[in-house]
Amino acid sequence: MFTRAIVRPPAANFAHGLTAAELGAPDLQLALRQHASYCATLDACGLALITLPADPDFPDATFVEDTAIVSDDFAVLTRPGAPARAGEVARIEPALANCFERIHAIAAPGTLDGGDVCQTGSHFFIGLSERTNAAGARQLADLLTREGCTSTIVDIRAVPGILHLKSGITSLGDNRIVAIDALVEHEALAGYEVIRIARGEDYAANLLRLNDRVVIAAGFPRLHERLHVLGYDIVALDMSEFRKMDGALTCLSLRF
Ligand code: CIR
Repeated sequence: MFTRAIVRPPAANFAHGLTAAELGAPDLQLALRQHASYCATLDACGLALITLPADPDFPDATFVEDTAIVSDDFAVLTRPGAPARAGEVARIEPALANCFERIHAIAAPGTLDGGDVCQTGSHFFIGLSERTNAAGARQLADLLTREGCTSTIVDIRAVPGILHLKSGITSLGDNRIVAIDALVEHEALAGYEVIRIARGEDYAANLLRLNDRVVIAAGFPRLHERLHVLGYDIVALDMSEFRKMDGALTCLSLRF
């Protein structure tokens, strides 16, 4: 069960963040409304929110997920692979210090973005990406072993169109993983029931299982129908303005 989440609304200069999406500039007012709906959904799923102030020093800071890995009883401060985002970690640390007794940290030369880490039970998939390097992935794997967890490193550097591992796979719980075509057959997913994302719906692979509900991005009818048939209680959220900045559902919170 998730009981808490850390969120941070976008700042006025949100449009100055990093993006390769080529979908145009985000509308700040709409992004704020979408963020408010996101927060209301987390609340409705039973998560108490810890809301940090918007941080104009870091236009990507609303994507709090990249700054830490959080689990039941420990947290790991990351070392984001994009230099422009490195300073976000110090801004999340006080909130984590209030919530976790054990806080680890990724150290140089390692880099790691939280978006590259997909947890399912006590197992973690760690993406090797443009943002997460081999040293960062290895450090996290070693930390997780010490915490009694297992992990698999998944190299996504040759997978086109995804920034992070969780742009391509996320966990539905129940031993189920959703995955884009390029990752559906990956050996790391052997032993899981893999739900294949339909052609043209890749963005929807980033979903959130929050207690007894599944939150998906609005506008992806084939995934919506598939999850409906599987019996999930689905909430669909408009993510258009975050998508313009390469962000998706998981990026906007740290859940524990
Ligand atoms: C970035 O490029 O870092 C941000 N504009 C988007 C980060 C998205 N985060 C995520 O998928 N976990």
